[in-house]
Amino acid sequence: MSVLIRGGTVVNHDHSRRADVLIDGETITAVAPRLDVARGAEIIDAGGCYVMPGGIDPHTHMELMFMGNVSADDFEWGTKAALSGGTTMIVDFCIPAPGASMLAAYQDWRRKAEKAAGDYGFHMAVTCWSKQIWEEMETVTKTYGINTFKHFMAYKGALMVNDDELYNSFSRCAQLGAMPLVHAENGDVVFRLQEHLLSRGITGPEGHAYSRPPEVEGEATNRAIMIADMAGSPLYVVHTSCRQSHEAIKRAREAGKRVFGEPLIQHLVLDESDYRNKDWDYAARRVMSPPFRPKEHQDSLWAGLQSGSLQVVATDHCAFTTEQKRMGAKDFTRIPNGTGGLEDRMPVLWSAGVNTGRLTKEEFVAATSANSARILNVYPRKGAIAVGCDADVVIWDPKATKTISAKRQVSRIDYNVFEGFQCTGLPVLTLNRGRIAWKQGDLRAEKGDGKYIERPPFPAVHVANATWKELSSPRPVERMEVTP
Ligand code: URQ
Ligand code: ZN
Ligand code: ZN
Repeated sequence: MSVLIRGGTVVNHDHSRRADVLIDGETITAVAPRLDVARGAEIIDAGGCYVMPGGIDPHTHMELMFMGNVSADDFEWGTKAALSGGTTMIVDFCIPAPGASMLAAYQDWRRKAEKAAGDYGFHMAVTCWSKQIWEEMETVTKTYGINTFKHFMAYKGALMVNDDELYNSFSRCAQLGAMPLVHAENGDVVFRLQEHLLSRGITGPEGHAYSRPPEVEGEATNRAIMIADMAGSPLYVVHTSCRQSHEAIKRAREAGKRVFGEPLIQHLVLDESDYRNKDWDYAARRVMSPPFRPKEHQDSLWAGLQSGSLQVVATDHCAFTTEQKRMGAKDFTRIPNGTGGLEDRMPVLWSAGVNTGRLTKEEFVAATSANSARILNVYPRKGAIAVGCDADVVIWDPKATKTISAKRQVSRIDYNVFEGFQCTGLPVLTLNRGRIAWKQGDLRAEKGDGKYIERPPFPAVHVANATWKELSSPRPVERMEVTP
């Protein structure tokens, strides 16, 4: 079936122009002014609208078992929420329990994702180090189309890995042409601060923010950057939420290191005053790691998007219901960490970024789509409006308005952290590989319509043939005689 999108302005990350877009099946076949109508083509009038690449959210957690709860949005409703907000692809984290096989975890996640209504890919988490993991990373990269490995430097006793494991895994990534990702918070210090606060009777959601100050993120980001540099691998820092972390990334990039940063839409517009709300539920609903920050940190993140030292805007969509949040009613360390944002990311970024003059519409496309596609090695199949690209298109009406409300959301949870946010500029139609998935409030995407998107490995940055033996056999640590 062919579709002709007529009369709009095509916006890519590097240029915009008045042009029609012809789609044949799943692919864009022509982009030019005044295209002829193909016989039987469905005509979509995009007059007064921008025609942009479908959004890519590089950081989500669908149906994730975490802190004793399963996040409420699964691959069906998470991707439906995404499509209603202009996002046509998500990249979720496949997280094997420490000691478990990555290959088995991958099969679990493929099974969970079969019901996706929109396209998706995976990152793989490294939650321990062993010869098995060293070997499986090659299969995951070369056979499963996953070219990114996530490392948690926090969540002590659960997902956290130490510096030795980081160095070994980063080195393996460099060898395989894969890129390491880090959740950069110093989990040891967080653990101590949690203990300290609880011992002083601070059990409420505000304790969560106090136990994770920006310094724990700045320190871990800097450490991960140095370890990646020594291992010879690039690095991607997820949910970059504060000035300290951004500045570490900026320093590294100025020194020519391949380091990327990913602020979340939540940290760009929401702040830590929410944790002091007298309504426990209101505050607990906003508990995520890293926590919302003091307002002044937002300026650093926006400056990073404007200057290019930060590249993509994600959501870390990991939505728990109020009921699930109440698990931590007596102890903030038991509040399941995570917030939602999949359907709000693009409308909120347009209103807070483009309408305020902070971002151009091309920079909006870069941050919500093109840069993720380029960094994750699926560009220009994804992330562009050009001949040969997958026909993932969002038609954006800059005049359309709405007030965000949980009552009208597609997400399955019972609240929305952007409740009451005024949006001007909204997706009016979303196509995923040529199929209309969302039109003027009407969700047409169906369970299972989504496709798994493989991401090929990068050219290995260095083929240091570090064998398992070298990367595993701990050289006896000689006790150096420290002469007093
Ligand atoms: O840390 C993450 O990215 C996951 C576990 C989601 N939760 C969160 O609070 N960010
Ligand atoms: Zn994280
Ligand atoms: Zn996450």
